[in-house]
Amino acid sequence: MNKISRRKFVKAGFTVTAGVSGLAVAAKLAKRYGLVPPDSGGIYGPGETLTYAAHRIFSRHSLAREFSRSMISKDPFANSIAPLSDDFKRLQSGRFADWRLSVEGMVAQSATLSLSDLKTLPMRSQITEVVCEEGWSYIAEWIGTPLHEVLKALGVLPQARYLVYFSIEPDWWDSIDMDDALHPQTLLVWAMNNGDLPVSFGGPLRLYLPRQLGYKSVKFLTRVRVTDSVKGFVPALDPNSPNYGYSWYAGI
Ligand SMILES: Nc1nc2c(c(=O)[nH]1)N[C@H]1C(S)=C(S)[C@@H](COP(=O)(O)O)O[C@H]1N2
Ligand SMILES: [Mo]
Repeated sequence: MNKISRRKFVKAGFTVTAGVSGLAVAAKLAKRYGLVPPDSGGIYGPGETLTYAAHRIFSRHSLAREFSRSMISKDPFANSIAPLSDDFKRLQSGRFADWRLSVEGMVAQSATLSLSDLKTLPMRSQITEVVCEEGWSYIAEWIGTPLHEVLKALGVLPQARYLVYFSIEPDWWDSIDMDDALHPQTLLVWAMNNGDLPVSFGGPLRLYLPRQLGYKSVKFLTRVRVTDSVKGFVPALDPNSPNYGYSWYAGI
């Protein structure tokens, strides 16, 4: 994507921004280099752009902190979820054997994968944190299939820019850029600590990204779509989304 050296960007004046006019300058530069997040309009727009562009330039490949086993939270906090649908309960009573993840859009080959299909790909385990914007956090061991393993196996088309992803819960969908979609710590999680991923934490399958706030880690994942546009899939701009008004890019 946007190959631009740190030095060049600094030279261009990005880091000497301060105050509102500085933000506007930064926004202009970010636009020139294609680093504008989809919720860049409105009064917080320049700030959103500054955060996103800065993260993408200076820490595009950075890893979220991983902790030692002794730091795993004894009492991880599962945020409350709405009552689950009959469809969900039916899948649950079949121990999720019929749970499917469909992978579609700008991939050379689309696919519909069961949990056991996912488990045939290389897996990853990481001890990382979930941070909620409401002020709590916990550390757990997350085990799953890195999303990039699936996307690379299917072949991402060169024009791909974003990933839109959906829960079985109708209002829970979100989108991320391809940097986060292909990041080594972005996992399709199917196990946590010592067992299968509990339903309260998004089981049987959750898209988990430790580099962003908890609300981006959608539970009960059923569908991912690789695309060149997130138009219509930006929670920050959609009054029907539970994440309406929250930053699209919630990097931590
Ligand atoms: N499908 C779905 N995904 C969801 C939510 C939800 O209600 N439904 N809540 C989100 C919010 S606001 C947060 S902070 C985290 C909470 O994750 P936890 O339950 O593991 O603490 O999940 C996110 N993913
Ligand atoms: Mo949250």
